[in-house]
Amino acid sequence: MTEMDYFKDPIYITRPLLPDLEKVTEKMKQIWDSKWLTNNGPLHDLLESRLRSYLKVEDIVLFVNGTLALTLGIKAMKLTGEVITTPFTFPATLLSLDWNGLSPVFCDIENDTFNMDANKIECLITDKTSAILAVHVFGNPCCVNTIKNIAEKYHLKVIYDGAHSFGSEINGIPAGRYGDITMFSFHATKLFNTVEGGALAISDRSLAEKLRALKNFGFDIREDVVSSGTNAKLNEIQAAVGLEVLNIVDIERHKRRFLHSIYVRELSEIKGIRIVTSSDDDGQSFQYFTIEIDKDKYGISRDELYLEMKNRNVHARRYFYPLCSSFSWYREIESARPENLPVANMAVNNVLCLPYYGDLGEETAVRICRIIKQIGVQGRRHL
Ligand code: T4K
Repeated sequence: MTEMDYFKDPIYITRPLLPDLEKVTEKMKQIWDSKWLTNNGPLHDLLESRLRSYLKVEDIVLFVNGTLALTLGIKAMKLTGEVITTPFTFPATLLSLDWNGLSPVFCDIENDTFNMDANKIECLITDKTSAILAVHVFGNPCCVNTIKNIAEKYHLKVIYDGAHSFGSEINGIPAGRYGDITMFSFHATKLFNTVEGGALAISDRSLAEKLRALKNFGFDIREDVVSSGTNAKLNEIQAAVGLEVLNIVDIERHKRRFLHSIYVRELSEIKGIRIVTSSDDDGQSFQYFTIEIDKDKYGISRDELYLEMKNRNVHARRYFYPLCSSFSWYREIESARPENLPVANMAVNNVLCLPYYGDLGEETAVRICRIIKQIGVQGRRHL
């Protein structure tokens, strides 16, 4: 291995987007002076209104993290029975159903975007189905119009897990305007972060009011407890970080868009590598840069590539491996059987997310691609 093939310092899948510490410190001083730390303080409210405009949504409610946002969003909708969803996601998507006593019904995925295959939803609908919970995986948009038509036909609610879709648009319409609710995650590893945090974009104002109560122990504006709420409030320190991150998020998107073009340029020629994340500027959140490896053409498997990269100190990630349907908590469900999810069970072994964040820089991205190319060439020699 030469010096060019190995990184001295680890290269991670991402690094948090961090604003200028002095600017954050100024905001901290403001918080210290006011002694107002949480419970829907002024910075929380300001972030809420700035995000409403940024994401161009009717209403938005902030939460302490994306998982609780989704869990409470589903609770507010009073769903029952079964919810059709995807196995190719982070467990948080599924856990939000468990916490509401709902049964997931797994639907297979598309082999290009890895989103739920909208053409396979209808045959899973029973008289117990109350909703569809779809994920815009890696920021690639779901077939929102097909999902809408099915939901209208069978009177189902539609929930989007848009954890990866901050700031993206679908057919020129902001992602948060589709479905009954859309969740965004503001975790440290996301394009936009509040350290930990999340939000729901909602078009129905009365649902938004229910959610404001649910995240605050069930209190309504008259301080009556009107629902079995919990504590899921985003605090002032999170909001302060979020306000500063929001000021620089467009610059970060711009840097990632550039890195996207570098990756596409360098990887397109490599046999057996398919680029998964679309390059549609408006539709793309630039959250992840994902590739699919065809072992027969590339020379070695995704797992071998992952380990070879790790040996060179490049820490790509195998999101979302293993499939949620194969976790012990879910695998006994009928719809979780591998024969019901052939595409998902194949894709999960071939997908790799590459390091992707603004400060990665062109030179590092090019070196990563050359390493991927070299590993493939060596793999093919041993075939
Ligand atoms: N739905 C979907 C589809 C999701 O992907 C997620 C979360 C959710 C729902 C739930 O939203 P939240 O409740 O989280 O808001 C990460 C994140 O923790 C998780 O938010 C995310 N999806 C998931 C896909 O990825 P890990 O276990 O991969 O994170 P971790 O700690 O290994 O971090 C990845 C890399 O990032 C590290 O190797 C280095 C870097 N890093 C990480 C942290 C936390 C830093 O440089 N600094 C940091 O502070 O789960």
